[in-house]
Amino acid sequence: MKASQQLRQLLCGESCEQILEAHNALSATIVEAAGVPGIWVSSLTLSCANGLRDNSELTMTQALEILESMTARVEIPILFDGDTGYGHFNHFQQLVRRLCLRGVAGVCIEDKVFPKTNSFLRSEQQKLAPVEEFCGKIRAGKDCQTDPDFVLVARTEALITGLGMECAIERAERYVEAGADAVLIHSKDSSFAPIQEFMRRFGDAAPVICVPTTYYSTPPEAFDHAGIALVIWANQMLRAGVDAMQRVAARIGESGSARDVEDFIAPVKELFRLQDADGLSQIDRTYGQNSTWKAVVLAASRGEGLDALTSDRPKCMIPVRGIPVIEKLVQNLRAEGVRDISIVRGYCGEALSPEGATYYDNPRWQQTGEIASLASARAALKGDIVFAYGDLIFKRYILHELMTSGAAITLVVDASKPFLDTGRRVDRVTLSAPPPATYDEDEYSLAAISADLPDAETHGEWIGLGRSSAEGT
Ligand code: SPV
Ligand code: MG
Repeated sequence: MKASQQLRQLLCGESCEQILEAHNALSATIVEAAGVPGIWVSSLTLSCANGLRDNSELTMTQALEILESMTARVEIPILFDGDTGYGHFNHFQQLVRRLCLRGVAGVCIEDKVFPKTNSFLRSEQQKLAPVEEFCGKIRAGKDCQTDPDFVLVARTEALITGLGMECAIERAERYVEAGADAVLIHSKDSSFAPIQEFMRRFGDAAPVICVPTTYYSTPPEAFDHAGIALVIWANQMLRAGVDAMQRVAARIGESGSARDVEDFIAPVKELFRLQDADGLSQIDRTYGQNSTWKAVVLAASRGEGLDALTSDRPKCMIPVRGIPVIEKLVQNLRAEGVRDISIVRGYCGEALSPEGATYYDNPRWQQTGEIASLASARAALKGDIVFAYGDLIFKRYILHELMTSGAAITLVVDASKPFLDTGRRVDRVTLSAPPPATYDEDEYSLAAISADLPDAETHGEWIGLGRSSAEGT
């Protein structure tokens, strides 16, 4: 779901939801991983993290760049604290267009005058914009959003500047009439009571948001009970970081060593995890210059013993957990970095669904076997190749281990031997040594492979999956 639609859902749900502040891509990632359903990008913390005051000192361009790094990293919706909209209604329009382009879910603008001051600083001296002017800004924003679900929140600072409840309610009502999707009522009171009163008198013309920085001890159910749609925890992430950094800096500064802090700071490997360092090896395998891996999947036969289920499709097209077996196989191959996939078809070849593969045909599938099918894809038999039967179901780690093998030809052998009881005819395998019953990462050489090996010499079954290096091919 689009981020803006997610934000709308948070605002219009049955119960009160909460979102949490983030000021860069890292903190956004951490908020998302904690399961919080949305992010508030606060002007206070964004400016503070960038060495500026919360007095409209951070430029629109700076904010957009940081927002873009966040939307590139998280899926949850971001509500941006757009202050006064960076100037007049025309500036606000430029902001809204650019936020839509970057996938930001919504913006909140407040009815102060530019350049604004944070609500908790000299609040009584702050001026509010005339109602008409602010309504014009709301209309200007709504008129130019390119994402129809983009959320515009109008915030009134009437309680902050001491203009009182009447004024707050009147302004909130006017802003909703002008097109605001939600209202943010801000308060610097240490109790939730003024917001409760606002909620009693405002009605339900639009979802209401509050920011309990000063009344943080309010029990969560009270927000719900009052009918608040969304609570914003507006600065806790930066405050947590500042506190931790100050303590670590002081200890290192005093002692000249990191010995004392190592135990309570995040390990370096946590940073690697947060920046998805492992993801690079994955994409390197898929797109890197050395990624020449190919696969040939044999899907020409009907597959035995499933009768009516294969009347209009080969066995590999039967869905297991809702997805055809061969589709899952192709997904697994791609996830392991195999880009170039060839599929040999025969029986009901037109029923095969994987897209983006190269298809070869074995028209004599009824008279021939796997080797003839493999030969049908002769043109693909170059370099490093994974070969697989199309109807294989296996856990992906098996493919992963196969890809790390250094041998010229590697076969995957299942050593569990259920066929000894069922009598099913399989490709029996004798290994260079009997494998242990427990987990074991050793590779064995192939001593013999045949459907006719005696039970006593049989160590397992070739499952129909293997790999051949350029040399092996
Ligand atoms: C912010 O987080 O920047 C806000 C809320 O606008 S407040 O700091 O309380 O003004
Ligand atoms: Mg702000």
